[in-house]
Amino acid sequence: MGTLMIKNIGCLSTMRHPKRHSGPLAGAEMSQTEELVNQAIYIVDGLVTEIGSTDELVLKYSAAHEIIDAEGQLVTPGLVDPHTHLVHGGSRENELAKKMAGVPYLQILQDGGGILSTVRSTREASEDELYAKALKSLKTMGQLGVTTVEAKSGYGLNYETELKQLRVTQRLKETQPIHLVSTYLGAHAVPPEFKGKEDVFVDELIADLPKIRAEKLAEFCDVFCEQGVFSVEQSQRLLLAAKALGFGVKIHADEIVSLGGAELAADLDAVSADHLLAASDAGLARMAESGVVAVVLPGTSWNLGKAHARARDMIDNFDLPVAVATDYNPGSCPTENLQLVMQFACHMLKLSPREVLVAATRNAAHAIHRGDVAGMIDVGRPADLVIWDAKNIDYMVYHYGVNHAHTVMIDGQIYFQKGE
Ligand code: IZC
Ligand code: ZN
Repeated sequence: MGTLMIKNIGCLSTMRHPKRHSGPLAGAEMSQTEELVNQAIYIVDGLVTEIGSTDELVLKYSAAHEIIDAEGQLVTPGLVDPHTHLVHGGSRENELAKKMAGVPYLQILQDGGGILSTVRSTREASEDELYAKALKSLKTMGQLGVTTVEAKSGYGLNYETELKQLRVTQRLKETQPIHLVSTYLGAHAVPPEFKGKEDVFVDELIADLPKIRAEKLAEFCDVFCEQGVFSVEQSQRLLLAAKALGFGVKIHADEIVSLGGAELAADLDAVSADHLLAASDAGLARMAESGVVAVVLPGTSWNLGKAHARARDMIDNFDLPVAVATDYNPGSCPTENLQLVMQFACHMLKLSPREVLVAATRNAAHAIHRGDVAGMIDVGRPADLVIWDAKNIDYMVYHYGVNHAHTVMIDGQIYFQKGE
């Protein structure tokens, strides 16, 4: 039996809530999470078995196999990144000058670049090449304190390449300690061979769904519901078919144009609606009624030079549970750094540091159906946590652009420790 104690935790942010014991935290609840001082955590075989004061636990568990001294620093749950395009070939720095010159994201896509450029690179790459590239990014995420990551396909746009991407995620899941959640995003763009025959392409995606399901390679189905990409009707048709097969559903909703993606997410009881820069009031209100988690992606809005999602409004006026994610992808957000994106969420979307931490842990876990195992430190849960090089969450968000993770633990095992 492996026993481990972390002692001298100056501030322990568990993400537990005095009233709501499970589920995402919505609206004002996001500011009411538990913060404890001078704590210790006792871990047996990778699971948290007791949380208490350092004085008490040091006496009780002096025989623990391993004792880690947190030296008065902040400890939080491991971060959860609930929206990434982790597995892809190539990169798109060649589009930077165009972006700087003001060419819009959707125009670059219309011209055969953007997502379609990454589709070409991903189709050309071998499975091993995709694995090596994704592994490098995944390790970067882990060193930054992320212990659970959602990963989408979507750069194949044909069955064979989508499956290649999904197999890479599966291999990462089997070989890496970081927990992965896999999403099928076959409806990420219309491939050139289907231009003008979008409905036929959607029919083909629907025909592929049972095969993807049978391979057990994806838990969620997602769609880029956007002007010039997939309409609300096409998105609905695909996601209804996915739901009927048992997939959870997610939507890239109202990122650039207000099409009604948020409303569709509510109609379908989607687990999350992501982006939401242009979501309508009615859409946000319906999402709150249906319990859809709003995933905001400030790294992307910053990169695209767009006004950010109105996360403050979502919390204050729509009582929504808000989560934050990197959207790590080679086009609109080429960074693995969720800490930086949390800092953006605070400085640009005006979330408080405490709300940001909920958004990147407990609520993020609920945005990928992992609320029962990730995003909270509690008795009986896996010991996925971070000892930060910071005394409190305010400092972590205030001092931006550097890695504050000191020790990253996954299932009670040290994944990363900062060198001296
Ligand atoms: O590769 O541009 N928005 N999909 C929808 C993306 C951004 C990823 C990309
Ligand atoms: Zn995305």
